[in-house]
Amino acid sequence: MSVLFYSEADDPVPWRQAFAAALPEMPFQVWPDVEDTESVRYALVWNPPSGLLEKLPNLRAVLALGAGVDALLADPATPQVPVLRLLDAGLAPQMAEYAVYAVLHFHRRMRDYEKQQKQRIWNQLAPMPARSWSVGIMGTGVIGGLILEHLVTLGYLACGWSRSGTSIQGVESFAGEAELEAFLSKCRVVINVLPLTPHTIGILGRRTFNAMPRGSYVVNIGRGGHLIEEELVAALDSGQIAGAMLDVFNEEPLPQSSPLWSHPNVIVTPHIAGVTIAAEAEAQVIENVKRMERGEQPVGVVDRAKGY
Ligand code: NDP
Ligand code: OXD
Repeated sequence: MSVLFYSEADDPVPWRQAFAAALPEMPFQVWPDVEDTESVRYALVWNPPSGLLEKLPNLRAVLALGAGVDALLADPATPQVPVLRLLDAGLAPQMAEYAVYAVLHFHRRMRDYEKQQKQRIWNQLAPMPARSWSVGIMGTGVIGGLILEHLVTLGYLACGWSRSGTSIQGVESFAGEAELEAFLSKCRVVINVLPLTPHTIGILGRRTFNAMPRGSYVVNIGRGGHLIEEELVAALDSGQIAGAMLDVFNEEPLPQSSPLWSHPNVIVTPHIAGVTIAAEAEAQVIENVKRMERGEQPVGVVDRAKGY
């Protein structure tokens, strides 16, 4: 039995070392240097090419090197074995830092001060207390939940929107499609950290922007497929949305021709809000493999029907 590693984004070396130390009896093969596909029981992967996993006849589980598994689930060639995703594993604190930075950036009017600085203008803009800013998180799971905790600590009016309306201390919770507009109407900033599923694709579009108060802000750290980019540009140009901070895009890398690169009210980052760090994630992955070898239930098993 062996583990197969495939990722264009992650260094296999620390993973190989971690597996060698914790599971020395389990060979660690890195694609494309695979001697024996029949021995592979576990595939540790990020965005494998379609069809690669089909070549593993004895595969028992696919372990994603990230939290979002939309690409794996969307690929009809992904075998019908359990798909496991990372539960936090070092991602949630990074995502929370990014989200808090975005909120502070907009709330403390850093964009305006940057513009003023370029013109050597010394002008104090009116302060706005955090408690007058309502920040809404779309997706209150492992990552959204931590973001909300940080926002509550900083004194923001925090709102959460999810399927089930999970209740979180200090947070006004909204559930499902029926409460989406009520949620959006409150939000000075909306931060999307939903998984990409057939129900959430394109959720950041004209309808959403129009339901938010005029002059609000959008932060997308979920997936590019959540955002209808041309509808965001139109909302920015009309002033309905005052600014956006975007980490994920329909096409990555963001094409040179995208108007988002040079839009004065958009901040673009290259999908770095939460990056998998082997030292943070290896314990969870290895414990999952050990559990499966003992016939126990691993953590982070994706519900294929829900899509996350
Ligand atoms: P979780 O599964 O823990 O949380 C998902 C949340 O989304 C839950 O609150 C869930 O509701 C809610 N949700 C799902 N579908 C719907 C829907 N149709 N309507 C309303 N709410 C919905 O995921 P994580 O927090 O671990 O990760 C979230 C996403 O973050 C990942 O899927 C990935 O796309 C993205 N991500 C991006 C990174 C980056 O670098 N930009 C890094 C890591 C993750 P309920 O609680 O009711 O189930
Ligand atoms: C993830 C990501 O889902 O990095 O983990 O986007």
